[in-house]
Amino acid sequence: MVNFKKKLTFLTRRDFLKFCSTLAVMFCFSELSFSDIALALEKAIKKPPVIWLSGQSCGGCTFSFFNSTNPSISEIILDLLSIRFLSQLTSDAGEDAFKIFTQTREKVKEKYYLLIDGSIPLNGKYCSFGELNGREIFLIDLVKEVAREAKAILAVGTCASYGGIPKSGPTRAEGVQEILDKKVINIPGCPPHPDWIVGTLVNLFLVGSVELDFYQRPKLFYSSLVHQSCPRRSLFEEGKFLTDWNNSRQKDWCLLLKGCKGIATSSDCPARGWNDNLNWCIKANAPCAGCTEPRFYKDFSPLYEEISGIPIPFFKRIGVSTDSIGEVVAGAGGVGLGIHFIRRVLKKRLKNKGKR
Ligand code: FSX
Repeated sequence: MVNFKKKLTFLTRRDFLKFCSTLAVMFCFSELSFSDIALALEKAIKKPPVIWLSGQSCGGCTFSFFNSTNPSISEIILDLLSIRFLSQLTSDAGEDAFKIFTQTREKVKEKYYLLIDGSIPLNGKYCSFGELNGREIFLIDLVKEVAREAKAILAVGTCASYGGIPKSGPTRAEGVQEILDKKVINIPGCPPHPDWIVGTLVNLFLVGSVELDFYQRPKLFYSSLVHQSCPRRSLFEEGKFLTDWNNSRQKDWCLLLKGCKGIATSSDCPARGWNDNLNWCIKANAPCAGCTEPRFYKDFSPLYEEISGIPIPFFKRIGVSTDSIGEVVAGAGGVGLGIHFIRRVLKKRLKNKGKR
C-alpha cells in the first residue's frame, strides 16, 4: 500500500507512478491506464487548483459530483481540475488530516477555487475539521481563513448555500455566505446536479464570472420554475390533481396536492433530468421537494403536504392563469416575500381583470 502522506512530501518518479496505479484502482478508472493518470497529474499544476471542504451534510453533494457523466469524473479530475484537497477522499483524521491540509495549501502557489459542501454551524463545536497541537479546529474558523485567499467561493448544495436540512436542527447551521464578507456563488440542490457544479466551474474558468440570481444561484441553471416546463403541466391546467396514490385513474396527474413544490422552485430539472437524463423526481412519480430553494427544508416541510397558503384549485376555479401564479410566486420568492403577499398580488390582478 502506498503511503500517501509520505508521497505528498517526498515523491520520486517511481513512487509517483506507483501512486498513480493505486489511484487508478481506487477510482475504478477502468478506461484509463495508470500512465494516463500519471500524464494528467504531471500536468495538474497548470490546471485551476481546487480546495474542497465539507461541513454538516449527508455526503450526497460530493457523491453527486462523482456521478458526473458528461464529462465523467475521471475526465474532471484528470483533464479539467486539479483537486488538491477533498476531505471525503482523505483517509486521515485529526492532527494528520490537518497537517495534510496545511501542506496542500502551502503548495498551491496561485489563487485557488474554494468549494464547500454542507452547512456551517455557528456553534463551532458541532463541526470540527481536525486538530492542531491537540486543539480542535472548528470548520467555521477554517473556512473564514481559507476563503481570504480564494479566487472564487462556491457553496455546493443547499446546506452550504442556505443551511438546508441541518438548519432545522440545534447547531445554528447556516450557509457559507452568512459567515463571509466575500461573495459566494450558491449551487443549491439536495444534492445539486453534477452539471450545475461542473458547469459553473467551467464557466468561471472560461469567462471568469457567472451571472447570478437574487439568491446568488447561476442563472444558467436556476432561471425557470420547475412548474413552467413540468411534463404534468397540462394536467395541472385541466385541474387534475392526484389525491390518492392508489387510484390508477389518477396516475400521472399533477402532484401539487401531494406536496409538490415545483411551482415555487427554480431549477432546470425537467429539461436536464438526472443520471444522464434517465429520470428525475416528478418523472419517478415523486413530488418536487423544492430542494434548490432557501426555504428548503424547514419551510417546505412536510414533504408530502401541499405548499401552505397557495390554494391553487381555488385560483383555477376563479380563472386566474397559472402563468400569473408562477410569475408571482417567482417574483415574491425573489425578494423573499411571504405567501400572504402572493395572495394580495393575485387578488389585485383579479380585481384589475374585472375592471377591464
Ligand atoms: Fe446537504 Fe450535501 Fe443535501 Fe446531503 O454535502 S444539500 S443534506 S444531499 O450532502 O449538504
